[in-house]
Amino acid sequence: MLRFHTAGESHGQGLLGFLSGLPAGVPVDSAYVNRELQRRQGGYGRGGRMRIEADAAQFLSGVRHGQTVGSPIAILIENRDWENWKETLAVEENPAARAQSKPLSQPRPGHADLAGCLKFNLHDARYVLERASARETAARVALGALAKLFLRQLGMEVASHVVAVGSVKLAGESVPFGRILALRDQEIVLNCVDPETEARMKAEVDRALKGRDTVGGTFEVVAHGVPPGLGSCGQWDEKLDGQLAQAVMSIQAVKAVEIGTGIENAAAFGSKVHDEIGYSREASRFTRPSNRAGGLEGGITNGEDVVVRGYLKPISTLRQPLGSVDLETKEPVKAAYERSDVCVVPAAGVIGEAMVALVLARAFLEKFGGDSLQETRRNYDAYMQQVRNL
Ligand code: EPS
Repeated sequence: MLRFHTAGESHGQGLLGFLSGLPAGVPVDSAYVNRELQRRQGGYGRGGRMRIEADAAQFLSGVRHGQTVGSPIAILIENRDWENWKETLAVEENPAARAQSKPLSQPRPGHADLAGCLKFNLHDARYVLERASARETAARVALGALAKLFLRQLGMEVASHVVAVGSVKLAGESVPFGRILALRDQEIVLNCVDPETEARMKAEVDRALKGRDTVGGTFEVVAHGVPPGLGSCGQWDEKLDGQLAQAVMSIQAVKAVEIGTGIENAAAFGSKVHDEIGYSREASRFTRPSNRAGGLEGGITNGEDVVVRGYLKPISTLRQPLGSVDLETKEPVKAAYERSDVCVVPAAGVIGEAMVALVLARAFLEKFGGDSLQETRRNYDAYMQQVRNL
């Protein structure tokens, strides 16, 4: 069973990621993992923090001589900003340092500040925001990169692109996978496949910046080469669309998730929604002229591309703060502001890729097992022969 979790605070010593259950023999290339971390840091509209950090993964266990060895993998990504927070976030109690740092007691509407203080019985939202911050997703991206390297060995690729920034939307039907994948070779601006739309998206970010505001949007993650049969219709929690929805919804600022064209399907008649079934004798496989189901039917992959969209609210740290209430005095105040991103949609897409890759890798290993890549591949090849023979 593939399992992962992360630890670490935004301005603490660093971020940690743990991954168990990846078979032995998966080639691991640190440069690839670090490139994924850089992709997460990029994009037009990122804030000052990204100029401080240069995220890089240190492998503490589980990878030797460029390959996984089957033992749990631990990764550390150091926070450069820790240098500036050593006192404020000291591990040992230090009354002098504490007296100097003012508690953050003006919770930001939309952030975890208030809900977290109520939950953990804290008077300083600093302790909540440190973990709630999207900085934590650097660890998820590093682990997701390992899941991608595993999936790649079995013929699968996961990529993302941005389909909307604020009110600016990419027009037209689904984008061929090759065009989305090609974005990887370019520096991320807004990660849109159409340069003209990307220019308008950039102008939307500029409008938000000028208005001292923030802007959300939509990213789409596509997984290509996924075999039919991952996930199950057996139980509610085995349905892969449900697992993907939870994984993508867990990304900071995501407030809605869509599989395929799920949202517009709800407003159309059935005859205009479902993807007709064909068969290619040449390829010995079932085919679909369209993929509105986003590669999932009954919670099971059907062999088409898996397509998942995440809808982001605008970042909740506002330069022009909204009204709030001081946690101590209960008097009306303006919400706290230190610094913030204006737009994080392309970065969220990179995080979405990581989450989708981790969920697919888990489902894949659940079905095919294997303690070594060779064993997993053997099991997978035999299954694919069975699929072709159906
Ligand atoms: C982030 C690091 C954070 C924020 C952002 C994401 O750094 P800092 O708080 O030091 O500016 O830039 O976090 C948020 C958007 C948020 O609301 O907490 C990162 O590494 O992605």
